[in-house]
Amino acid sequence: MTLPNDHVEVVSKVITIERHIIEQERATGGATGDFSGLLRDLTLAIKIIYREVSRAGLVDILGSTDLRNIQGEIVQKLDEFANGVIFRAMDHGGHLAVMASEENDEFIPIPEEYPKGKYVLCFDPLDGSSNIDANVSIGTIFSVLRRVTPAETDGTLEDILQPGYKQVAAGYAIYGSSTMLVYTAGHGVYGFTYDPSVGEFLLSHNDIHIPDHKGIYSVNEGNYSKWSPAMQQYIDWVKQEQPEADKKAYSLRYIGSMVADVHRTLLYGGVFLYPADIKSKRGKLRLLYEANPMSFIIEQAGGKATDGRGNRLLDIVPTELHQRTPLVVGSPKNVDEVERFLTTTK
Ligand code: P6P
Repeated sequence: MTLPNDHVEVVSKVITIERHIIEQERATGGATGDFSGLLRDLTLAIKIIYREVSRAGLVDILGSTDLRNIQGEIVQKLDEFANGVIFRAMDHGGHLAVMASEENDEFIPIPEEYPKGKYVLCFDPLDGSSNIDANVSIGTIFSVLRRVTPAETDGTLEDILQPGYKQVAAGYAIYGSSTMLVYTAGHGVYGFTYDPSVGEFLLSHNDIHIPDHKGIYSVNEGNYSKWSPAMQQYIDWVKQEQPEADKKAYSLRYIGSMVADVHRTLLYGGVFLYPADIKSKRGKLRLLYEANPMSFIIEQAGGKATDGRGNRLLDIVPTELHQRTPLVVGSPKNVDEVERFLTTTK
């Protein structure tokens, strides 16, 4: 099977994500089965979300509710469904102390009747949901932290507001032409393709490494007039042919669904950007359940992630649950190009 680039190994063995997670946990020592149990429950939730997303065109689940989430965005019915599926799959397993979701204004406590675990789950149940009706790839993004408050007690906001380098795992499901689950537990990045005939995610992309550089940039150029002069100069530069510097114009690829744009960047290389602008001074993407998990994955694949101001994205200490952040993420040499403009150009 030929893959889009020669840096992702073709996988011949049949390895389910459940088996891979257990092997990863064994390899990291101190395996209690707790961590693999958490990811197993989450994988089940993603399979259920897949089933509804793949049927969305067939049942009257399209269109939006008249509800709005904390972001003020109209909540699509599938958003609500996905949010509920993850909550009900994760609340009783005893792996979590607390959860946080893009769709919930406040953090989500574990119900009184269930045991509290040592992990924290932050998630965006259905990212890119505004694209649902157009059948564009959308996704579920998740981030796993270890709790910092005493065991057996109710988890708190303190357990959630941790910098991204504290993550123990992160991943996303992309519901597209095929549905994939990509995750890292801090020992490389692995991609699993869903085979509906057996109901399993099978290892298809072993130990993914992002290319060092690629002539692709991914950004919403409609925001050009709102960007800083430095950002505008970077965008002007990527489009220039500079034969004397052996530089060709880069290609623009922008889907408007973060999971799809980051997934392409991971596999093909290049850079995905959502910078701050005069309207959104902290950018649009959320730190805890969009930027942090994607940055952890990209770094684990050999890439870089910054806030466009010279700061490593994973070093940002969160202060609010739904905090937004500017994001520059992708191939290391592409991110360095962006940073050169954003940190030196006035
Ligand atoms: P814009 C989707 O609503 C989302 O949160 C991300 O998935 C995506 O990258 C971004 O917003 C797109 O934003 O302003 O370009 O439409």
